[in-house]
Amino acid sequence: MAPHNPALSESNDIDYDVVVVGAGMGGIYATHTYTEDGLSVLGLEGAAGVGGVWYHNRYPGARVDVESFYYSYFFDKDLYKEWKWTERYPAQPEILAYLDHVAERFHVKEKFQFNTWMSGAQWDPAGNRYTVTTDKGDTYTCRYLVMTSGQLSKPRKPSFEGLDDFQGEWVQTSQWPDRHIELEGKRIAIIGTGSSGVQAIPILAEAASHLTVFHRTANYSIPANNSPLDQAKYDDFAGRLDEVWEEVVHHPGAAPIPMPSRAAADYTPEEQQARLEECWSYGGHSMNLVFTDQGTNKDVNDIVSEFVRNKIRTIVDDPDVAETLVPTEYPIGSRRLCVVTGFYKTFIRDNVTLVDVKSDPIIKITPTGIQTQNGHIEVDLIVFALGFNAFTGALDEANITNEEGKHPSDLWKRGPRTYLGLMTTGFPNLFIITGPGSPSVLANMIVCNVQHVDFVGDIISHMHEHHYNRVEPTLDAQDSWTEHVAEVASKLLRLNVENYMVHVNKDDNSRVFQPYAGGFPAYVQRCEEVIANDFEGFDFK
Ligand code: N01
Repeated sequence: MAPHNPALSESNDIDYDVVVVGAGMGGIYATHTYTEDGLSVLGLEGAAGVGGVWYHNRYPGARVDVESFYYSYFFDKDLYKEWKWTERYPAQPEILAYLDHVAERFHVKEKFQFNTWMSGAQWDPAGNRYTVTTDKGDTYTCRYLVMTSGQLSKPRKPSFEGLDDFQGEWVQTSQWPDRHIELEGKRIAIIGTGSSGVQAIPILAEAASHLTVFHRTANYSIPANNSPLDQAKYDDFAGRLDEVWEEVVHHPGAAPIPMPSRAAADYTPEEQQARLEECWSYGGHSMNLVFTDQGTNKDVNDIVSEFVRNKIRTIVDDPDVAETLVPTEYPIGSRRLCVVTGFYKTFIRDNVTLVDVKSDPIIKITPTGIQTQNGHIEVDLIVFALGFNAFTGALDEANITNEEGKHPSDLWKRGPRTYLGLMTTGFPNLFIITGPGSPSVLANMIVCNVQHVDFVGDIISHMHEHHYNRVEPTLDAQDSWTEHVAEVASKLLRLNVENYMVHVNKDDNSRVFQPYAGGFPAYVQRCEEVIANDFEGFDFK
């Protein structure tokens, strides 16, 4: 348990330089990078293998909505060249295989303890280190605690009355078991129609004798238009990876899809329709990028929203079902777009029923099914697709305490406060990868993870160079970044819509947008300026 490189570590009274928590995309890269940097690294992972969200979200239909050309690590040219994606938007098993391959290839797995949850970490100011405990009863000390535990990894648990007495089987999309779940011929219910639910629904419908979909808020679901991978394009990318990486980091979402160049008013109505059709055909998040002003101008947003509503009306033949599925409660793009394959068509099937829980609420789960206000539905299997305690859920569960025994969330009662989404004042040497205040879920997560891990690596190198023991952001830097994050989000229509990206203070209804909405390039530029200005905003001791 001695440090891998005592010369770098300088301190012999710690077990590891770095403890990395979570073996998802961020944890794999962090473990590889910091090991390469000569640091000793211990990884802790609650699951039996690597993959993070792609380990747990193995529900039928799960697939990424970022094109595989960009949903890849770029740090190793041979890795990029050799890996063969099969689809434009790969499915969960393929992504998990990819992450497993990367972890294997770069000897990351041997650094991790699997089936091991971190149960707490306490900052020790005298030793400038964290004491990390696990559910196995082990204790480790480390200089740096790197949380790659994700922003969408702590599932919202079902809390329906009667669930304990249900005699059938129930599962969560976000914790789909690593075993065969029999779907064929079953009477299945699914509750939740966010990004996860809408992906699972078409597959469940194909297998079930009957599928009942319980939905609460209609979402905008845009066809992915998935296709086999364009191998020639991939090979071209692999041959000029540095150039492609530049394109990636200069795109607001860190995944180059065509950007709008003009406001809606710059087009005639006919040209607007042509542009809408063009984005619909491209598919996925392109529907957020039809006009430059659709995220800030409600009238323009209405044009895009109405276009999608009409598409739904043409696909779903039953007008009552169609109107239930038509999103009316919020402007398009003010919640994350759902990206789907065959979702609306599923409601043409005669083995599928839609229940709107706003007009027919779920009263309880019974031993044999679901009791709603209007009736009882007998089911064999219930699938919960209820989403996550986003941004703070995994961090809270990790039970990290500072010198005063406080958790980060104790100081974030009115919304997260961070510097660059990476660190929070009062918690020295704690790095939150893709945390609130960084682009995080608004950009391509694999790229965000890599950028953050590299930035943290730069901070650690700077510390070793100057023999510093601890770092945390100054309160001023944290306050001004938090204000900047709020300022950038202030004009967004999505700030005023109920969704997991917004923290709402119940007493005065004030709203805090959690990710940084200024775009990935602006964020990267700020990080580069911080480094160029001798790590301004960080207080080193
Ligand atoms: O979670 P969600 P998700 N009774 O929070 C409903 C990423 N992701 O797991 O909208 C009834 O979006 C809730 O209803 P409402 C992506 O970032 C990516 O689907 O709150 N219903 C909603 O319908 C995404 O944004 C990919 O009214 C209840 C659903 O549950 C994020 O993960 C794939 C309820 C939760 O939707 C989260 O997506 C999957 C209740 N008591 C996920 N409680 C891709 O890359 C909640 N709901 C494609």
